[in-house]
Amino acid sequence: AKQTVGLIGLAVMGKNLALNIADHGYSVAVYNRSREKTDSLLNEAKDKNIIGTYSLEELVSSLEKPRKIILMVKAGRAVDDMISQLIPLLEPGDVIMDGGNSNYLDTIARCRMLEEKNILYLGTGISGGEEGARKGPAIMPGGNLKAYELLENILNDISAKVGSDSCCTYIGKDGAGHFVKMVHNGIEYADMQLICEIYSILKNVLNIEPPEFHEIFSEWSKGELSSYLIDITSDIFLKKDPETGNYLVDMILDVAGQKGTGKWTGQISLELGVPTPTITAAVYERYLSSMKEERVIADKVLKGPDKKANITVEDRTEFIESARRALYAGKICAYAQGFGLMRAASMQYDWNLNLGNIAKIFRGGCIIRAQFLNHIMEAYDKKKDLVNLLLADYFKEILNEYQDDFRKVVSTAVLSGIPAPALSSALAYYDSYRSAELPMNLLQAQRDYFGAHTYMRRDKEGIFHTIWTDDDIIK
Ligand code: NBP
Repeated sequence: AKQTVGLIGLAVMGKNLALNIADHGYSVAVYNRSREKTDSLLNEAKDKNIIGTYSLEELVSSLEKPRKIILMVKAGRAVDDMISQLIPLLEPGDVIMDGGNSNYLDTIARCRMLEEKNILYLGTGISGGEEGARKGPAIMPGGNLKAYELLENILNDISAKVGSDSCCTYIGKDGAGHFVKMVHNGIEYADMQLICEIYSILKNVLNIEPPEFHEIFSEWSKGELSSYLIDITSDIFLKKDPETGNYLVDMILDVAGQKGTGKWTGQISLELGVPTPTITAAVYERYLSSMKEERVIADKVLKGPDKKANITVEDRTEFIESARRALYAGKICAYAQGFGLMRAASMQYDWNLNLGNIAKIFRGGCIIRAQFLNHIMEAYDKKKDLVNLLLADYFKEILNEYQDDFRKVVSTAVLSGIPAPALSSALAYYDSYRSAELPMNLLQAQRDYFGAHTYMRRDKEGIFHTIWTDDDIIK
């Protein structure tokens, strides 16, 4: 008998996805460029409905028609290599799904190219890392709708579930799925950075140590902030380093890596003219973190404030609660930016994104899963064309209530010389967004002064230009 689905690329994600698919009763044929990964998976999965193949020809001929092939290779050239090697082996109506973190612009181009050959292409974002791939990720398929329909049952079965809801929904045509996955990762960058800044503020101002951080984050995970990221953060503070006996978190070098989806989110936000300052601040801070040597030198020559904020023992609990509120408010601003970016892209690319459904599938399997996403879902259910999440009833009320604490925590960081770029950018975003007046009157005057860029007036219609150096006119 032929196999239901083929899977190419057996590194962490591909291997676990193959096991997950097989667990749901589908037969899988697998292939990997180098044979060791195939052999080791087969060894591990002797009792599962997985067969190994050692050439693309063998893989393709082992599959039932229309063939359904999932690519889980490294994003970029490897995907193009695989597609071009598969094309001569496939027939019209066959499906290729790319489940890696491909750039959505590549996915748009691949969709178009394959459409001409009548091969159905699906660019699918898969979130949740190794554990998600194995036990149920959030799945964001975009591209050819018919391709989605052919894979729909499999994708729904292997995805994470929240209650009876599957964390998989068709996102939109061509690059929509990979776009949404990219923004998911951008939001993830911001969410993680906000948590780290709150940790840093509490650590520096209140001298909190890992065991107390464990207590604080465990407590927070029971409330509004309840989420996977808060849970793992709470766990992290318990882990001891077997070599030194110290808390492991204190032994880890403060230099952060990245793979590029956060950077893409920042780039496209500039491209589309949508402010995502908290996401980009998070990307920049990872860059800054990698300038460790420079930072160590600068630490010796550049001054900070003489003393840190002085929080008395009686005010300690209150400040920790303010930090919690600031974190939640900052998180709301970061998600508002990410969802704003998806809204703009949806219009730009004609994707007709259902932002409520997107929040819905983010609730399980993926790294940013959180209770809070229920409120985003409800906000879009209530008002499908909501312009900004900050204006939704629930978020508006929270922000109005928490904004004082938000300011208190950001200003404590600023006065104490503790960097909090994501948190302070979130507050600045909030304040800019709610400002009926911005100083762009002066900016327009400057632009008109040096570049004759013209300006509009408050009191009458039209476009104006002034000769700013002409004394008569100034008087
Ligand atoms: P990697 O991104 O590390 O890719 C390794 C796989 O790509 C191996 O199977 C490798 O084959 C294959 N490959 C490469 Br590299 N170049 C190839 C080529 N020219 N032709 C054919 N195969 C090639 O694997 P991963 O971490 O499992 O991730 C897979 C995808 O899923 C990526 O796009 C990643 O960004 C995405 N993703 C990863 C995670 C995660 O947590 N790791 C989460 C979500 C999404 P070889 O064995 O012969 O070298």
